[in-house]
Order: sequence, then C-alpha cells, then structure tokens
Amino acid sequence: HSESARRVALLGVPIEIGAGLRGTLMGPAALRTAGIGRVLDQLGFAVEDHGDMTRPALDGGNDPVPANANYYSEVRSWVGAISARAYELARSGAVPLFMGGDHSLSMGSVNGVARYWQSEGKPLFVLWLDAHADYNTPATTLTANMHGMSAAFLCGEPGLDDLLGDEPRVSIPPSRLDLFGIRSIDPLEKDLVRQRAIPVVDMRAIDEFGVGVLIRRVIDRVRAAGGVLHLSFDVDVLDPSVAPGVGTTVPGGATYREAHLVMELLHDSGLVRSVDIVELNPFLDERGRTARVAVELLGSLFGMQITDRVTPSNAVLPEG
Ligand code: 5AB
Ligand code: MN
Ligand code: MN
Ligand code: MN
Repeated sequence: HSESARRVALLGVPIEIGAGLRGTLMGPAALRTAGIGRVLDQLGFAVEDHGDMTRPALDGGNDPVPANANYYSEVRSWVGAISARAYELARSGAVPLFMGGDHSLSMGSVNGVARYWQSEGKPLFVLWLDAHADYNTPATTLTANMHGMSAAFLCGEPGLDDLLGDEPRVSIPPSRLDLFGIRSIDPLEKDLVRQRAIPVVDMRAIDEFGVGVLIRRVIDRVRAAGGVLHLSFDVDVLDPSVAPGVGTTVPGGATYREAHLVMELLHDSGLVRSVDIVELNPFLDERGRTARVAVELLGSLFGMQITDRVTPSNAVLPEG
C-alpha cells in the first residue's frame, strides 16, 4: 500500500428522504457507536473523522421539478454538496468512506470521486453490492423513491438532469458498473438494465458459482483496464437474518461468510479507493446487530483476517 492508502476519511451523510422509510439519518451515529473508527485504527489506518454533513438549505429555486421523483428538491440540495465533498476527499489522497444515509447519497459520492479519477486519467469502476439494481428512472419507477434511481443516474440515464446543480456531471459507462447480490428488479427497470448490457451477478449465480469466482471476475476486469474501484455497499445485500436493520429487506441474500469473503477478496485486490456504506436504518435494527455486522464487514474490507477472530469463551479477563 502507498502512504496515502493508509489514510481513511470518514464522512457521515445523514440523508433519509431518498428512501420510503425514515431512519437512515441515524446511520452514521450507529456506525460510530459500533466502532468503525476504532476498527480502522486498530488495522493501522490514520482515521480522519470529518463528522456529519449538515442538511443543506433548499436553494429555493422555482425550476420545474420532475414527476415521479419524491423530494427531488431536497435530494438535489444534498447531492451537489456531497459530490463537492467527495471530489475534495478523493483529491486529498485518503480513502473516503461515506457513511449513510440512504442510497441516494451515492449520486453525489460516486460523481465526486469519478470526477477526481477522470482528472487523473484512471478509469473508475463501481461495484454495487445490493439486493436491488437501483436502475430506475422517473419513467420506470413504481415508488418514486430516489434511492432506487442512483445507479441509473450515475450511468447518465435521463430524467434527473439538473440534480447536481453547478457540480460537473461525470457519467460511469454502464460496462464499468457491476451489480452484485441482486434479487429484486422492477419490470421496466429490468428492461433498461438489459438494454444497457449492465453486468449483473444475481443471487442465483452466487448460489451456482460462489462469490469467490464471481468477485474475482470483477476484480480481474478492473485490473486489466488499469482502473480503480469504488464500492457502493447497500447493507440490504445481506440476508435479512444477518442484517434486519434495513428498510427494504428481501429474503435470499448474502450470508455472513459470503459477504466477508467478498470484502476479503476486495481487500487483497488493493483496488478499492472509495466506499459508500448505505441504507442502515438503526430504528429498525435489533440491539445494534446490523450496525455491528456492517462494521465487521468494513473491517474485512480494510484488511481484518478471518484467523484473527477471538473465541469469546476463551477471552482472558483482567484480574481484580
Ligand atoms: B435501495 C424499488 N426497486 O425503486 C424502488 O435500497 C426498491 O437503495 C429500491 O437498493 C430500493 O423503489 C433502493 C422497489
Ligand atoms: Mn437495496
Ligand atoms: Mn441500494
Ligand atoms: Mn434500501
């Protein structure tokens, strides 16, 4: 690892209006309580906590707002600000870790880091770990919730054109997006994903071939292109029995070990330069379980080894 790769920049993005249920605004606090800073620190990283972004003021514009995009103006005020912060953090040389917040935040975080890597002349690939494709547009959505539109927006699909305000828009070619862990796509959304020929690894493929083979395929493609990788980790990719604290659970998700293996292989690749952790809803969680699992998985992403687990019954207690 280079010197700069040993620095991680935490940024809380407490946005919740992109989702249908309230509560993801508590995500950054829950991740801190579950020890995200401590875990990264113990792995030897210099951790800079940039705190939480504050809810930006609505810019009060009278521009027409697209139909079928709930809270468009509110999301718009966040996304431009997030993109600007993401660009600066990527430019600082640290690995930015965007702690959500609902998945609409990625429209800003990925755009900002993409803008930085474009200026460096490196192709940016995006790995979207999610139960959902998030490839809706206002023309295909059944819910109008904008957290289901982020991947489509990032690939340049039309319909939310003014979402970044003054921030330059940097689109990701659909061939550089990998949807992974998928098991719920809406009918018109599925048509669009097929038309754009987006690589999709669904849960059936994971059952059949295993996450190891399939994630290596993603990694090899990034490496062959001389690229870098952004990981957008939607906690609902995990099976609800492992991660109940999300608003959009779908049965049949990744197991505990499948998810850790993905993270371990991504760590070994050395290609991940920025990360979103999104959709954790502490209001729906059970005694912090989901927050703890999320932090543990981020630990594996940053180098925690499976062989370094403790056996609780053998833990040595201090005397007295
Ligand atoms: B998430 C759904 N496709 O568009 C929609 O959690 C769900 O960021 C989107 O992946 C889920 O509302 C968005 C039904
Ligand atoms: Mn999802
Ligand atoms: Mn998502
Ligand atoms: Mn969700």
